[in-house]
Amino acid sequence: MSTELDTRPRLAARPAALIGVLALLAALAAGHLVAGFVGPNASPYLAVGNSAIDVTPSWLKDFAVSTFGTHDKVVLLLGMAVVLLGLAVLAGLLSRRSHLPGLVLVAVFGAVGVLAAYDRPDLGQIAIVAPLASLLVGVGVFTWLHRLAWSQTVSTPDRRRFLKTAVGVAAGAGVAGLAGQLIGSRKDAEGSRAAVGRLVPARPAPAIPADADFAKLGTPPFLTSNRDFYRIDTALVVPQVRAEDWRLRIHGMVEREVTFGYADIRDRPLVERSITLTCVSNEVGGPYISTANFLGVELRDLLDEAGVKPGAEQLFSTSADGWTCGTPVDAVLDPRRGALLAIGMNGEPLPVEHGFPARMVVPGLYGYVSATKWVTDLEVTTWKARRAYWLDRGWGERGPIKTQSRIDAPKGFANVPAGKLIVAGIAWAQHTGIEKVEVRLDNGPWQPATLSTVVNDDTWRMWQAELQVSPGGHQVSARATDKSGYPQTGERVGTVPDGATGWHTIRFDAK
Ligand SMILES: Nc1nc2c(c(=O)[nH]1)N[C@H]1C(S)=C(S)[C@@H](COP(=O)(O)O)O[C@H]1N2
Ligand SMILES: [Mo]
Repeated sequence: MSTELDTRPRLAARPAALIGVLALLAALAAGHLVAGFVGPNASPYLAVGNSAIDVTPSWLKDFAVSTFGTHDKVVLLLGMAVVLLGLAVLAGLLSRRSHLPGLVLVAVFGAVGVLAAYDRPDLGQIAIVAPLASLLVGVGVFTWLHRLAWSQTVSTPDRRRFLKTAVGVAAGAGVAGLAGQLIGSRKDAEGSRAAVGRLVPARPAPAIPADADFAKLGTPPFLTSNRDFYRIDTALVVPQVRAEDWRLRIHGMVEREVTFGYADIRDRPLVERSITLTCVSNEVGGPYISTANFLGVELRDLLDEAGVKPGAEQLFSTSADGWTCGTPVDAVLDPRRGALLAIGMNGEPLPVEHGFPARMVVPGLYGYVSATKWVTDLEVTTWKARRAYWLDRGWGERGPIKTQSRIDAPKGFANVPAGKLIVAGIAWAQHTGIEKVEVRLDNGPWQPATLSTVVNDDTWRMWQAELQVSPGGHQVSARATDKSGYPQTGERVGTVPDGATGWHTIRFDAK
């Protein structure tokens, strides 16, 4: 390093770091503002987050889901904020003599944002103007504040003027960011959903009998409210698709390509079915299972109108945000399975986070191979020709739901009175049906549980059993047998590649 450089005055550390942070805030806010016009996911912060989700190795994703559950995305966004702030401080500190090192870092940030937005399958070409705005504003603000701070270091030190400017930049960033948020949500799907009005089933689902659940004993209610329904997807910002803009295109190995709009679907006679959805990432005893009355049209009818050609194997579906899914064509065309293109859920239009305007629901298959939300494209094809999102990330091609059961009461490690104890839970083997459930206390004999009234074979079934427990520590396990005669295996396997198995076992203390 030359001596000339070394003798140049340096900025104090604190204003130098502040410059980095302010340039970051201004850049992100500018990007967010522009994204308000070209699509919320173009906001560089979100674009980078979404890309991070797509490139995250499966083991890390599985770890995130099992550690943070459905908060995994909040953790990701917070983690990114910490890393970005750290890098911004670093950019500032590296630039105490010359603004060049920091400028290079700022430019690299910007480039990453541009690449991330460019890479998003759900964003048009125009979307990169959002990270480009970030890049320009980041570079501009960094240079400008640096010059200001530096001129004051060499001439009359005027900390107040610098601080005033700093506050001004921060406030401007806040306003721009907020404006972006408001403008972006103006084009929201929520308004469009509210305008849909009441969807009336031509064939309503049979009423759920009162004794279809044992909620009083601790099982979930038979139907899960839309609010409580589990949610799993790769979207950081829920795709905003308005019913009036939505199209579903069916193409590929078909006699004729067809496209449907929202009115084309809602004006058909709608059928309502009670169906239990399950995620392949559900651990033994896990929460990713819920039941709803889904309302829609037979997916089979839509495919018949297109005319599926012989040799077709896979229905390859794509969502508005570019997520893809492969479903066996056989399953979708099987009239007894009753796969739906659903537009309603529990008497309302589909909630935005559950796929508004339309999603697929195929009883008996895990969500990752069957339940595409915000679905816009159906390509009839072969397994070889197309590979869906999760296939390249270690998950199996086919995902039939495995026969399983879960204990809901008592909770693990609960303290219960000795004597009579009611154990209750759920069991599921969608599209096969539950035949019986048994419970076992402390490796004793399996004892039959009482099942709730059956609703249909595509839903979960609740069970309860009465045990006598002596004072002390105990454990209880449950196992289900489905209507094919298959008893749930006790062999413990993890969720990857095609669903966890093993008996749910909990420990508790009796006093
Ligand atoms: N567009 C889209 N659809 C998707 C997913 C996704 O990531 N993106 N995840 C699937 C998975 S893994 C599951 S388990 C179900 C969950 O549906 P829910 O969020 O309505 O419960 O949606 C499926 N459909
Ligand atoms: Mo899933």
